[in-house]
Amino acid sequence: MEPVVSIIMGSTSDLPILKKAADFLEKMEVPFEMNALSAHRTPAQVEDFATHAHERGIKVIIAAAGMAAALPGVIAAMTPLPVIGLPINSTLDGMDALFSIVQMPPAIPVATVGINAGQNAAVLAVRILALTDPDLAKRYDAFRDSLTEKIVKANQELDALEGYKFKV
Ligand code: RP5
Repeated sequence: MEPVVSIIMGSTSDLPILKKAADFLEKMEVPFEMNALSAHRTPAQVEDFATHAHERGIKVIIAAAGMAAALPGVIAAMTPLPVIGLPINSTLDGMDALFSIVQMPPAIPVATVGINAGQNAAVLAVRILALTDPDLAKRYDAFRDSLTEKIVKANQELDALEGYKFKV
C-alpha cells in the first residue's frame, strides 16, 4: 500500500494535533504517511521531500507547524501538489502560526485550516482526493450523513429538555 497523503509536522510536539488528521484518514481508508521535518532544523531534508513527493504518488500534503511556521509555505514553493497548512498553537495562542501559514505571498498558496484543526486538514485532503475516487466519495458522503444525524438527535434532545416555564 502506497501513501497518497503525506502528513508533515515541524516537531513531534505537534503530534497530538496531527493524530486527529491521522484518525480521519484511517476512518476514510486513505493510505498516509507521517514524518517530522523542520524548515529551520532540517532545511535540506525539507527540500528533498518537497521536490520528490509527487514522484512517489503523494497527491496531497498536510503540513503542520507552530510559531513562525515557515514549513507549509516552503514545501508549497517546491512541490506541484496542493499543500494544506495546519497552524499549531505553540505560542501566542497559535496566531503566529496562523498568519505565517495563511498569509502566503501571491502565486504560492497554502490552503490553511484553523488553529489546531487537525481533523479539518484531513477532511480537506479527503475532499480533494474524492474528486477522482468515487469509492472514497461514497465513504465521505456517509460521514457527512452521520453529521446530519447528530444534529437531528441534538434537536430531539433539545425538544425533550424540561424545567422551563417559557420554553415552547
Ligand atoms: C515548530 O516549533 C514546531 O512545529 C512546533 O510547533 C514548535 C516547537 O517545536 P519544539 O521545540 O517542541 O520541537 O517548529
